[in-house]
Amino acid sequence: MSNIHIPKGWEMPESELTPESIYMNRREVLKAMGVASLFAAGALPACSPPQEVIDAHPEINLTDLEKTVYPANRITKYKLDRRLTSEAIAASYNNFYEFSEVKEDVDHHAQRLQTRPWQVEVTGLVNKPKTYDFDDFLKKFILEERFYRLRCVEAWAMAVPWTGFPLKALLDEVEPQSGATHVRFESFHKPFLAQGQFAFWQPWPYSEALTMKEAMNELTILATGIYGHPLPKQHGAPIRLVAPWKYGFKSIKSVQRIEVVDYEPSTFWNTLQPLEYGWEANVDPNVPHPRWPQTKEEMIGTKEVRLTQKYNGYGDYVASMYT
Ligand SMILES: Nc1nc2c(c(=O)[nH]1)N[C@H]1C(S)=C(S)[C@@H](COP(=O)(O)O)O[C@H]1N2
Ligand SMILES: [Mo]
Repeated sequence: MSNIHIPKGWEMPESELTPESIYMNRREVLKAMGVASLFAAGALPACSPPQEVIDAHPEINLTDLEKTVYPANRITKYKLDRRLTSEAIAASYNNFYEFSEVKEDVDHHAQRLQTRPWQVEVTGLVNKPKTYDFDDFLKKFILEERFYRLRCVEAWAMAVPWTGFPLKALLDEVEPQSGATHVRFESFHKPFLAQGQFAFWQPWPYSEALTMKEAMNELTILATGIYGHPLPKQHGAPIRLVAPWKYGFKSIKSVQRIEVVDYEPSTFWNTLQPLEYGWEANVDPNVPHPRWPQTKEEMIGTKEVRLTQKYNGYGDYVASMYT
């Protein structure tokens, strides 16, 4: 059993890459192996597929509820133009300034974050404000898997399979009022747990915002998982925003509060350094940055260099919002 090796996307030649072959989640691995071969191999009692294929890294313990929703259905509509980043690389090179300014240290320090119980307050200019227990999201919204690129303003990039649901589904439920123009997101504030938050000159807690149009865009999701399982803490467990046409800093992690407002909210990085972190933050190779080249990006893990595309390549879905 343990010898069976199903190659992952980053081990495959470019010519063989198709959305369905880039990575297999737990259910697909089982299917590919075939129940019959499990019998033949005499491995039925354990009935567990090879570990290195399923939970490469990091270790994630699923709750009973999570076991019923992962892996989620894969939506193949959003295509990648490159192979997926290795799960282990994505999980060990992170920006999460609450825990460390050193990307390679975030995965270690972020394990202190207590992600249960976890509540998300959805409030502001809505008809039906509500505080959701995290499990409510898993019960209420249909999770789906989408392959997206993520482009950090620091000129590194990755391509990963997120699991989540459209932010629009949540907003529709709380019913934004007619005067609402923006949605503001706020992360947790626990300086004794996340020592980066002792930096009193920084506007903690981390916050970000989108226009109402951007928030309702079909690409905008709240992610609860990655690589077919719940988010490891360093990726922003238990729930984070993902807006793939914007620089990575918009995709706020570990969200605890979502507020619908009628003004343009200030945001963490834009407050600290407006010349480096524009409020809108759409990926744009034509807008130079004082520190990092914006015309190119380097894929983490493979160091492959790609030309950065306007809207991170998602113009078909988002360009119309900016005309
Ligand atoms: N709460 C919070 N969210 C955050 C950040 C952060 O420091 N704190 N960093 C942002 C930046 S700059 C990037 S590039 C992405 C990185 O996401 P990843 O570590 O899952 O790849 O998270 C974003 N979300
Ligand atoms: Mo970033």
